[in-house]
Amino acid sequence: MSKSVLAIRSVKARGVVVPLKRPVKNAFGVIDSGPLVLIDVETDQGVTGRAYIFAYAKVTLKPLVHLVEEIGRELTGRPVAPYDLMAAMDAKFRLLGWQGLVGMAVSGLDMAYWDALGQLAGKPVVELLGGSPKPVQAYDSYGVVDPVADERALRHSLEQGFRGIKIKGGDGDAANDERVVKGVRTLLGPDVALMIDFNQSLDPAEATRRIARLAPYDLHWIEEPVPQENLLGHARVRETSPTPIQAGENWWFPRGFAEAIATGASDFIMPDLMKCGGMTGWLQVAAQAEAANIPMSSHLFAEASAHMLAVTPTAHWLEFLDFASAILAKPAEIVDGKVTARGPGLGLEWNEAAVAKYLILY
Ligand code: SMN
Ligand code: MG
Repeated sequence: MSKSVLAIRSVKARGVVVPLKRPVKNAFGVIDSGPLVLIDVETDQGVTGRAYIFAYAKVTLKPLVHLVEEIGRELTGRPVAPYDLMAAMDAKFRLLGWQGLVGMAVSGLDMAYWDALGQLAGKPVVELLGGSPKPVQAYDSYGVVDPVADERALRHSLEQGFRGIKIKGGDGDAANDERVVKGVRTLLGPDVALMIDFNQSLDPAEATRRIARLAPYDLHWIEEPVPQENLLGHARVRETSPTPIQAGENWWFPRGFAEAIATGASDFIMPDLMKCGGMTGWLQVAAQAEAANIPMSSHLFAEASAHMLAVTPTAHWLEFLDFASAILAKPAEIVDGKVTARGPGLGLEWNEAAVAKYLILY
C-alpha cells in the first residue's frame, strides 16, 4: 500500500546567473548570461522536487525568487497534487491574470511538484504520465549567426547528429536575412531542417515581404514574425506564407493557446513549460494541438521537455538551447541529435559547487 499523501513542507528558491556557451543574439539585443531561479520544493517524505525557470533578465531574478517563495509559503502542508494546486492557483490569480512573473512562478512550481512525484515513485515523470522515455528529435538553437564566423560551430552541431538548426533573423535588413539564410543553407545542405526566428520584430507587411524573399531556401518554419499578442497579424502573415509559421513560446497557459489556435495564428506551436503552466498546463495544450492537428515543439527547458514531448501526440521538435548545464549535475545529453528523458522525476540535480559559484546574494 502507498504511504500517506506527499505534502509540501517548504519552498525555497535561489537566483543564479550562469555563463552561456553561446550568447543568444536576437533582433532586440543579446542574452549573454542565464539568469535562472532554482526551485526546491521540500516535502514531508524526504524527496525534494526541483525545477528551474529562466528570468530573461537579471532585474527580474530577485522578484521571481521572492514570488516563488511567497506563493510556496501559502502552500505549506498541501498535498503535492499538481492538478489540484493548479486549480487553486487559477482561482487565486484569475483576476490578476497569468501573464508575467506570476505565470512563470506558478509554472515553475508545477514542474517541481511533478519532479517530486516522480522521485517518490522512483520513476521518470514521463512514466507517471503513461509514457516511456524515448529519444526525441532535437534542433540546435542559435542566436544570430554569421555563416563564415560560425561555420565551425554549425559543423559541430551536425557532428553531434542534429538534423535541425534554428537561427535568428530580424537583426538587420531583409538583404542581411537572405545573405545569412543562403549561407547557412549552403553549409547545411538540403537535408537538414533550417528554422528562422524573428522574435516578434516585424510588422505583418514587412514579414510577408521577408518571408517571400526567403522562400528559395526551404525553411522549415518562420518563428514569431510579428508581436506575439498580434494573433490576427500572425494569421494574416500565415495566409500567404509559403513556409509554415511557428509561435507559442509567449502564449500563456492553455486558455492562451485556445485563443491563438481559434484565430488560426500558426501552423505549428511551441509552448514554453514556464509560460504554459508547467507539465499540468502542457498536457492541456497538447490535447488542443492533437485535436487541431497541429505539430507541437518545445521552447527551452530541454531536460523537462523531453519528458513531455514523449507524451505529446503531435510531438514535433525539441529545442536545444542550453541555459542550465553549468548548474546541473547531469546536463542534458545529445545522442545522435536526440534527447531522451531521464529520471527519477525530471532528472534534475543541482551541481551545488557551481550553484555556490553563480549564486546571487541579495
Ligand atoms: C529565445 C527566447 C528566449 C531566450 C532565448 C531564445 C527564442 C527561442 O525565442 O525560440 O529560442
Ligand atoms: Mg523563439
